[in-house]
Amino acid sequence: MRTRRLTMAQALIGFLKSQYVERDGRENRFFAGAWGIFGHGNVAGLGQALQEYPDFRYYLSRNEQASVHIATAFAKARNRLATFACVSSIGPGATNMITGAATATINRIPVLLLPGDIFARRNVAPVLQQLESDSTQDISVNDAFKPVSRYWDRIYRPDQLVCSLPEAMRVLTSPAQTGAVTLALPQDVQSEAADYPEEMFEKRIWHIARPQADSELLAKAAAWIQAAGNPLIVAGGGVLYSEAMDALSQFAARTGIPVGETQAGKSSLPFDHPQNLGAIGVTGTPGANIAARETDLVIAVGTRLSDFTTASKTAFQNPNVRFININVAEVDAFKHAALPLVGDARATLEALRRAVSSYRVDESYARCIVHWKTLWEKETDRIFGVQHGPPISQGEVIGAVNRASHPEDVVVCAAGSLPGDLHKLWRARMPNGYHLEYGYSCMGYEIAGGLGVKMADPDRDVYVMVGDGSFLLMSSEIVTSIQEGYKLNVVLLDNHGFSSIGGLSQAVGSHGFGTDYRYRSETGQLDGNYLPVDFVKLAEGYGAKAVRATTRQEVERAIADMRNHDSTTVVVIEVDKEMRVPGYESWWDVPISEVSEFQSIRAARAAYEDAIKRERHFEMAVADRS
Ligand SMILES: Cc1ncc(C[n+]2csc(CCOP(=O)(O)OP(=O)(O)O)c2C)c(N)n1
Ligand SMILES: [Mg+2]
Repeated sequence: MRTRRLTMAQALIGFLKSQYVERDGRENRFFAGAWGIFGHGNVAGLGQALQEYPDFRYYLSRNEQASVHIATAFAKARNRLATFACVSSIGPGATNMITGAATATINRIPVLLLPGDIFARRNVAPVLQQLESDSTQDISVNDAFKPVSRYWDRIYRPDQLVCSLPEAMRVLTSPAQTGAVTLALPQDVQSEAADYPEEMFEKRIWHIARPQADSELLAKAAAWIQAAGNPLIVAGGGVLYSEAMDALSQFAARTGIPVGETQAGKSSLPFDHPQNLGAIGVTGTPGANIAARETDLVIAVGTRLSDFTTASKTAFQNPNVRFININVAEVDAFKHAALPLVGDARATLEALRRAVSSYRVDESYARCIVHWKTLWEKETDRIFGVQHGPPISQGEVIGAVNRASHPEDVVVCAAGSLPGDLHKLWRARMPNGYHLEYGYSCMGYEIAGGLGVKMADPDRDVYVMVGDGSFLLMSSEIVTSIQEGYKLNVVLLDNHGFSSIGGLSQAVGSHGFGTDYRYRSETGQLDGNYLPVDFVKLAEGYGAKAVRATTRQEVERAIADMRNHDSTTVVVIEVDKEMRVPGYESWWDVPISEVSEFQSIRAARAAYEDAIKRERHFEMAVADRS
């Protein structure tokens, strides 16, 4: 056997740079490089290996959590066909990646995490940053990655890599299994040498399959569709990851079945596609939510059916409603006691279209769809056209960004009140033009994620829309965007705290308690004046261009002007926290205190007890579904 003598870390990088994926005859390198921050737990091992392979580019981030968000956003924008590795030292550098790992895994996005770990040799323990246990020596902080990783291993011996890496790749490239993969790398083992087989460093291509759904179930699904009165498609992120946009468009156009899009699924169809009812669920449009309430057949494509999509299981009220779930992951295909079409979204939609070629929704339903779409465009125009303030309304700012952006551009967001407003209002014109991390809704994803999206396709301009809360939580990757020359357009909406959770707090009877950025006053509460945070100075301090815009005219001018700058630009806009975009025909389960001294909470609880009665249990309803 021909072998190459390398350190474990060198062999690892040598392997990663030789991995490719292929789907539909298109092939690309799977890893675009590595993000990270060095410390004593990896600088001499993995750090040295990265130095040895300059063609596997090393990117320095400001925060290990951000490294993972950058990688996740990049992978999501590339429809999971490429990603980065993320390296860290041991201890805090490693645990900083746990939030990123959870974000990736919950969203089903591949990222490879390579945290340093404590000495396998153990004789020098406890080392700096080691978590000690008096019941085992086989534990470190990296064990905390287990629940948030789809595959987890610790490399105690250099030769173990040969068995571990193919497993890591199998999971990362599996459409059904993918998520964060963690290989914990003890500090001493990273630098130990072994004789690795030459084959390990040869180009290896991982085929991304398009599994077909079971033919018997497919025939049954076709019969269900043919018998349906007012079916509805729910398009999730799987439509984009599978690149099933055309298949969905044709299926919907041919049958006339309308489509509601989840946060991850938005931009599967252009907003003006005749069957696209827009956002569905808690943050949905009235048309999509009325259609959901009444439908007798839901065709859920590539969606996890989260509470935001199902309105906490209140969205589908037709007593006879049944579900066909098209999903590459069994766990999703079987939800709601659905007829499970376990398979690739594109392959399955194409097969279904052939099987129901004669089906067409009836005239009255078709007219409803046209009517709902017309009403919704009017409502969007109304919200975009409100002349409020200053401070102006968030809806107006979204309108201004939407108008200034080009069809191929991408809006990026994750947490706060913006995701709900964007879900409803953003007019997506091209696939992946709408990039929301709303599986974990992780504050701090926005700017790091924007950088990942920009790197995935530098030809598309990226608009990061971010609240002041998220910005204060993590905005330091602005520095990294400048380091790497990837320009971001950051639109920062300052409402002095949490409009989202503040509004929720009001809705649950708690008057916004603890959700404003204010001084602590003589009352002992956070109810003084607003804190004087200067976001323009903060952004300038990072090295970005920054301007403040206050009136509607200034906002429009500043946003239009962002395109003319060639490096990261931040427009800071004060918005009115109380001027919210309403919700439409939906509900979200946020449990309210059963007992309280506050009358407002007792009233909210009474309304809650009423609303919760609409929650349905689909899990057991199988008898009459065949
Ligand atoms: C890391 C993290 N911490 C807490 C939350 C809960 N949370 C959701 S939205 C929000 C407030 C966000 O504030 P901001 O970014 O200013 O947006 P706004 O609500 O004002 O639109 C909080 C605290 C979260 N989603 N992520
Ligand atoms: Mg805010």
